Amino acid sequence: MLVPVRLGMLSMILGGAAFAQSGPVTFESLVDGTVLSNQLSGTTFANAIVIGAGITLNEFEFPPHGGGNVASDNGGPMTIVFASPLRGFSGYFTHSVPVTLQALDSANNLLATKTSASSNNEALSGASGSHPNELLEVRSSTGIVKVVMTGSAQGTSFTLDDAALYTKCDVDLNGVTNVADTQAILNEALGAANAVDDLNADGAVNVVDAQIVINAAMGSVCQAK
Ligand SMILES: [Ca+2]
Ligand SMILES: [Ca+2]
Ligand SMILES: [Ca+2]
Repeated sequence: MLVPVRLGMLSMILGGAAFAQSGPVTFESLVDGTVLSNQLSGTTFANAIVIGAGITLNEFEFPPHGGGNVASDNGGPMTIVFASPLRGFSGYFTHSVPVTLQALDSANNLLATKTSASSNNEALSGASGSHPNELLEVRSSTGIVKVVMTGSAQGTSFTLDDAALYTKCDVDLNGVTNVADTQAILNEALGAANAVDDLNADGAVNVVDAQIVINAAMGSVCQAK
């Protein structure tokens, strides 16, 4: 069994730039060794560290899904708490042990669970027929406030890349919040589509809900309730 980290090459460089997040979480804006907390808009990570190809990441076994950086479980199960409830969450996992993705609501009730298909999908030494970067996804209509990703109890057992946050502002549920979602909510407000996305929970879909989506499309955290 191999681990994602090249032992002895850990560099603990804290910090990193915050940026607006309206698409997948790629980890490309942060440097190798960044311990993740709230650097990425709308998310609070725990037990997660950014590692990069050619530095700390063993990219031969754990190739990034995109770019050169991934996040790895650091000291225990990785968790993410979201500033705005999600309709769904997905990510690409390469793992040396089975990984379970759990979605929880604000009261820590379990909403959905997904477990990896293979026990080990490392690129070189994974199980027969497995492939790195297995897509795991959870969805719930209740509103996902937290996800827990469990591999080894000690951590250093999987990598996560290109995590998609399906917020309530992502009206067309494609993992990106942009002008297409603005158009979709305007259609609901104008009666051209079923008014199902009452984002501020006031009983109507109107310009207030549209403004919430527009703000998110421009890079702010989705302020839906
Ligand atoms: Ca990446
Ligand atoms: Ca969208
Ligand atoms: Ca409303």
